[in-house]
Amino acid sequence: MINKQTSYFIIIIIIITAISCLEAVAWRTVGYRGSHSNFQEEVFSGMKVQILSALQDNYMYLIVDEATKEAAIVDPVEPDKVLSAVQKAGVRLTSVLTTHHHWDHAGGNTNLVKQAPSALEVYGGDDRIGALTRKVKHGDKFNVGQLSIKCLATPCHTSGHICYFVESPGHPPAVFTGDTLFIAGCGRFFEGTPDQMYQALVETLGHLPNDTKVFCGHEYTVANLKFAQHVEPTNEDIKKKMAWAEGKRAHRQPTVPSTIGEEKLYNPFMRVTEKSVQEHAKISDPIKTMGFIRREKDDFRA
Ligand code: GBP
Ligand code: ZN
Repeated sequence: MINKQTSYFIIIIIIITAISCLEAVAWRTVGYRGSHSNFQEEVFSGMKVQILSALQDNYMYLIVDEATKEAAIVDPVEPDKVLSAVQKAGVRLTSVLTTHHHWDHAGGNTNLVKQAPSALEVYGGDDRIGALTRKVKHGDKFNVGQLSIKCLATPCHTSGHICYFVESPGHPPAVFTGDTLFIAGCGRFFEGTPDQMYQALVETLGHLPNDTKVFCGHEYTVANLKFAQHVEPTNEDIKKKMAWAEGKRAHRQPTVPSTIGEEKLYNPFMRVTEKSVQEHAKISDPIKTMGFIRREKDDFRA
């Protein structure tokens, strides 16, 4: 007969085994402190995305194809940080994916190319990007190892802005949105119109699969959610995301990634076709609503 103590022991072992199995199938997170937030590693089985914090609130992303150990870096504004992450990960950096020409995204390209151990292909959609070797346009595709990457033109924040959609068969895709789509917000319209941002957010990014992971260019989530709450005070998804995001930021952890499906629930700029957002703007046209809420956000102080 098994005594009471032995059966408690067996139950504890079963619980520990079940938890470690669940962890194995879930995403793995490895964290250590960076400057404005923790470094983190998001692992899909074919694609690994390492989040690297930069400057005040920028993010750079090291994308690794697990099968070949080939890697790409998104917006490497701090080349030294990138090169040490590359070395530590034991990967072969071949590509730079530049979202747009602003210095806090493209400003590290030239030095990275100079310092990298082997030649780099530098992708981007704007001639103002340093060290550019492959000018891309909407729909262009290329590979990094076995990862397929599709370029999505999203002009408005800047006229040459590109988002990169990355697929690895059998796994959730990822999109690197620079300063076009932020978690719960969008970029300022420096070189474009409300119609262009509507095309970018609702038609282009909004039509990606809902499980697409969103990796954006800045950590602005809490400020964006304050504005979202002002636009839709009774939206429960905004309240939930705010509680979650404040918890993350209290520990200096990043709020990326989200998903396209989540953004459609709380991001006012992706919700300009919703009655609640249009009623806030007192406008029934989604593009005019986009223009109205962007102007309002430009001057918004929480
Ligand atoms: C905040 O801290 O929350 N509201 C921001 C303030 C992108 S960086 C900073 C800000 O305006 N950030 C820009 C933006 O689009 N924010 C969205 C928003 O406020 O809703 N940048 O560094 C900006 O693109 C830059 C660099 C701009 C070069 C122009 C040139 Br030229
Ligand atoms: Zn920018």
